Amino acid sequence: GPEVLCLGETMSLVSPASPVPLEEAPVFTLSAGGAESNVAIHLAALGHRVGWASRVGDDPLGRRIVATIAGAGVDTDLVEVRSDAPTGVYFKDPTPDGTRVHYYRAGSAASTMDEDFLPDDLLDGPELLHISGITPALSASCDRLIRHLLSRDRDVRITFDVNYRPALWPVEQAGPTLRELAQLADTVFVGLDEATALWGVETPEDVRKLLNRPSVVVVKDGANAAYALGAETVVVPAPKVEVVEPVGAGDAFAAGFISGVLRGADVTRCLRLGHVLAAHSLLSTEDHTASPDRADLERWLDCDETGWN
Ligand code: KDG
Repeated sequence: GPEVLCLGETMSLVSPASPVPLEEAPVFTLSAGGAESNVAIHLAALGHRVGWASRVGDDPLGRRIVATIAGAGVDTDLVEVRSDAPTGVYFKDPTPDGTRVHYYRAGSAASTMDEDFLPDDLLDGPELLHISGITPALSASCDRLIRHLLSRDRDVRITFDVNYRPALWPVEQAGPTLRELAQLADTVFVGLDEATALWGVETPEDVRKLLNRPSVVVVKDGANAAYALGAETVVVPAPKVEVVEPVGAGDAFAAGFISGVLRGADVTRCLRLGHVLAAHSLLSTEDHTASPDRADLERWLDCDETGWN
């Protein structure tokens, strides 16, 4: 079986072929977009045995998503094809003020997942389970699923990416819910701007005070640095890159960090791996196609932090 399992919704992603607003773009590409499956695809590219668990509709878009993700080397045995609900869709809108997303996902097949979605023995097979704060926003049953995963007695280590999506729920609801869920995870990923929006905190140390239970809280301060706050605090500055498109960079970061954890790397190297994967993703308009090859990885990882800027 897989060493990592990533669980969450993946939608069909329609994006303008060139960065032109949705209202005017003449040509589009259709791909698969989902935070947790993006992480899975990166992990597969890095040589890990990884599975993705979710539900898709029994429709061409659902079959296309499963084929795409399986084609990237991810195990899709735990994906259920459902005839009672459709596959979700979302659009990327590259506006002059940044990329917006438009969701068509209410009532999707993935939103029907509930606490019985996967039996406990399947959940404890892998070493690590990766989930995110998108799932509890999808439906009441998805919220129960995430609570079940995080609160049961378990052997598996859980990484939780806060992934606050303002289009899915109001901050009054997301703030307390995401804090409560993050507190139950072993490793948490959160952007500093995201933490400010959700909880009004301004520094990585203040995030750690709010999330004091996980063994590690990884706070990403955008183009500046990433912090791993555990028994001690480790900071690694971010490499400078020309950002083409930011969507998917957080998933890439999580995958790099998780890859380091699975290989037993120290925290500094885990953060560097996160930065390298995120930097590659920032250079691409695809959510997940830009995994660096091994030579790139080695080149980036071998320079010392001052050499990154
Ligand atoms: O992290 C990128 C995701 O935002 C994107 O792939 C879509 O999963 C998605 C979501 O719910 O926003």
